[in-house]
Amino acid sequence: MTVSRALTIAGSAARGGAGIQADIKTFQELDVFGTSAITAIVAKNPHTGQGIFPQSVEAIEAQIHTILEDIGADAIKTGMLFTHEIIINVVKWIQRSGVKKIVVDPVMIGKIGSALLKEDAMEAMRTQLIPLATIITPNMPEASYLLDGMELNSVEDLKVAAKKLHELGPRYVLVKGGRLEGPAIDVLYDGEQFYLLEAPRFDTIHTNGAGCTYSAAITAGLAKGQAVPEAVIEAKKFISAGIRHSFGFKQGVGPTYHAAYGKYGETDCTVTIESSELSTNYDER
Ligand code: PXL
Repeated sequence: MTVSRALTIAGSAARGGAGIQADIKTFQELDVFGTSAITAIVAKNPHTGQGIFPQSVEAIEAQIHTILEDIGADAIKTGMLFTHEIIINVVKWIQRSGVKKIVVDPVMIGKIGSALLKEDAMEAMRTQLIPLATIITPNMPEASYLLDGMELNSVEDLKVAAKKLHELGPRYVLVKGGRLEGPAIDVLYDGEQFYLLEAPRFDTIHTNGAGCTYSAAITAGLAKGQAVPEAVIEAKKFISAGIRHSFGFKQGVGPTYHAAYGKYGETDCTVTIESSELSTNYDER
């Protein structure tokens, strides 16, 4: 029997809805064998207030080495990397691994505003990690940050941002429009075409880890051999079902429901393909 394998290099979110925990649950739901290298532990100590516990480069290297030696990986996802030092080492390890399907979720800020990427790590993310990516999956604040504060207020703006981010070197860019008004529209760009992925907006605050889950679902699809657009479309359905059926526990922003897509399916996502030639030329704006 063969099972596809996905490795996530990301932070551990003790609450279970985001980070490594979201990734592994998503891989499992999509029948991919998940492995993980933990870059930092995110959980708040009630006595000291400390909320992020970075792991040493040595410990991260040990995890990646063990995984690649003993299990291997068909696709790799990166999430919270936190420091410049971790990013430059992750770049080196990815290059050495020979794995070609790389999903970079440029995690910067958590839902409750915690800084998950240090400011001085931004440049290495932009110039060293992103060019290696098969696909990057920024949300609107992350896309804006990567584009020096460009304002994003509409689907047209997302398209412009996707084009500009494509120039950094990834094969595909997915800019997620979760913060737009109206339906949840994301823009996928491959350098020639836009794919507009649309799902209903669900009225819930419980979306902790939605970005992690979405990019993990894309990684699972790539690990199984799906083409990028196919993987993204299925992942959009996976996360839409997860948000449609999301819930809270005792307090705070609750998780998306990782089992929802498998349990209930999702039929309410549509895809529209547009040539980028027909859309606004951003150089003229
Ligand atoms: O959802 C962003 C995110 C990514 N990674 C880790 C997190 C969070 C948000 O809570 O904790 C580890």
